[in-house]
This record gives sequence, C-alpha cells and structure tokens, in this order.
Amino acid sequence: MSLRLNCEVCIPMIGLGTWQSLKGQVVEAVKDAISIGYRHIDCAYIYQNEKEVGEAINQKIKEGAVKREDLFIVSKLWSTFHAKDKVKEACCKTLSDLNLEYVDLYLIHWPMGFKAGDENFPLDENDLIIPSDTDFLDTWEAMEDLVDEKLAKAIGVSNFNQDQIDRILKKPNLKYKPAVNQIECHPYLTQEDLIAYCHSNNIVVTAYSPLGSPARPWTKKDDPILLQDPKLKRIACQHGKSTAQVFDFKLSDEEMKTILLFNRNWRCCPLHWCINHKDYPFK
Ligand code: SBI
Repeated sequence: MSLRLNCEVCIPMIGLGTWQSLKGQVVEAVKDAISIGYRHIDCAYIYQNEKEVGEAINQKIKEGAVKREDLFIVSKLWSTFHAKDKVKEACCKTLSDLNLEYVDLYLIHWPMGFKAGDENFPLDENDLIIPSDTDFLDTWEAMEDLVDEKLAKAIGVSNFNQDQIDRILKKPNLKYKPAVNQIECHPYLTQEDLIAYCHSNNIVVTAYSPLGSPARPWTKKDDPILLQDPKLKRIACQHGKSTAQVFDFKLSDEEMKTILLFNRNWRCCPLHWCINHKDYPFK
C-alpha cells in the first residue's frame, strides 16, 4: 500500500527504520526486509550506518530481487549541516555512503541547527547543545535545490511543529512544499492535532518510534513501556498477535478509538539537551 505525496511521488506506507541497527547486523536486516517485501527504508546520516544499509540495498538490486525504482529510500540532513552551503555536501555524503544516485525523500531531521563541525551533538559546559546561527527557511531553500539537481525526488521535514511548518508554507518564493513531516507517533503520543494540521496542508505524516523505541539509549527506570501496556496487549491478544505486529489484520474502528485514548503526550525522544535552542520544537 502506498500514498501519493504532494510532489506526485508515491511512498510505501510501511517502512523499515534503521536507527541503532548495528553495523554487523544491519546488512542482513535490510536484505531480509527487502526479501519479505519491504520497499521503504528509513535512513539518516546520524544513524552512522548508511554505508552498510547501502551495501544491502545494492546487493538486492544486483541479485535482481528488486529494481532501484521500486524502492523508496529516505535519508535526513543532520543538524550540523543546516548552513545553506553545507546541505548539498551532506546529501552527497549520504548518497556516496548509500552508493545511490538519488534518495526518494530527503528530510531536515530537526528544525534546530547545531554548530557545524565534527561533533554531531556539540555540547557546552552545561551539556546543552551549541546552536548554529542558521534559519531553517534558508536550509529549506538549499533542500529545494536538491530536487532541481535530481539528488532527491521529494523533500520534507522531521520533528517540525505546526508553527514551524507554517513558517515554511508562508515563506516568500516557496518553490516546493514539504511533502512529509516525520514525527514521533505511537499510542502514548497520538499527535492528533499535528497530524490534522499536516493533512489539511496535504503533507503526509510518517511515524517514527511507533513501538515506543524500547532500545533508546536514554531509557529511565520509571518510563512507561508501550509494548507492555496491558490494554494494548489485550487488543493484540484478541487478534492472536503480539503488540508490535502490524501486518495482515485490521483493527476495528472501536479498537482504534480505544487506542487513541491511551495518549499521554509522552515522548521517547524529547532531546532534552536542546530545550534552550530557539527552534526546539516541543515547548
Ligand atoms: C540518533 F542517532 C541520535 C540521537 C537521536 O535522538 C532523537 C531520536 C533519533 C533521531 O533523531 N531519529 C531517530 O530515529 N532517533 C536520534 C538518533
């Protein structure tokens, strides 16, 4: 199943996330995913495994299991590359690591620009992020160039709130609207308002951490554990499924409504070390 983006490119609805996929395991994971039918692979510079993901993709293409044009490969611009003259460099590094000529979708990973340099998370003496003096409207212009240069078929954003998307949509001389906003979304963070806003502007929403990111590095002992939610387990059990399964069955409207009631506006990725940043999206 796929959806048509506002730039007419089609996005398969189910994607494989690659954050924290270990270098020694991710090649097999991506190859297996493509073998069993995944066509959408979600990558990012910051995941530091794009070479391995690219190796898997290219092996599957080479063995004739899939054609490049049938895959949907996503990557994301990291926050230390928000300066206009760094965006193409970052995209080309990702393309070279993935060993691909284009990505299907390239997202601004976060609205916040960080100080450029070798450190991906440049922190000050108080462990707070050091911002750059960039504005994401300028970053967006460089993203638009990537489409014109055929390095990306579609462009979008990730972790942008409603006001931040609104700023892009109202930008003078906007050439391309964001096609996608990728946000954290799961039964404890149902995001109804932001999703409705995006949909009303013909922006597709994709979910990250849909299972509550149980392996995130900053888990605290009192954090809720989504996949162990007894009410969620009951619904899954009624279908003979685990809480994480999403294929080959349908939840009723009633069950979907019940799951929306689980919302507690709880984020597994609050990026608390960025709270002082002018563009921190979760205030
Ligand atoms: C990282 F590689 C490092 C930190 C980090 O924090 C927020 C969540 C995130 C991200 O930006 N995208 C993810 O899938 N995880 C992440 C990734």
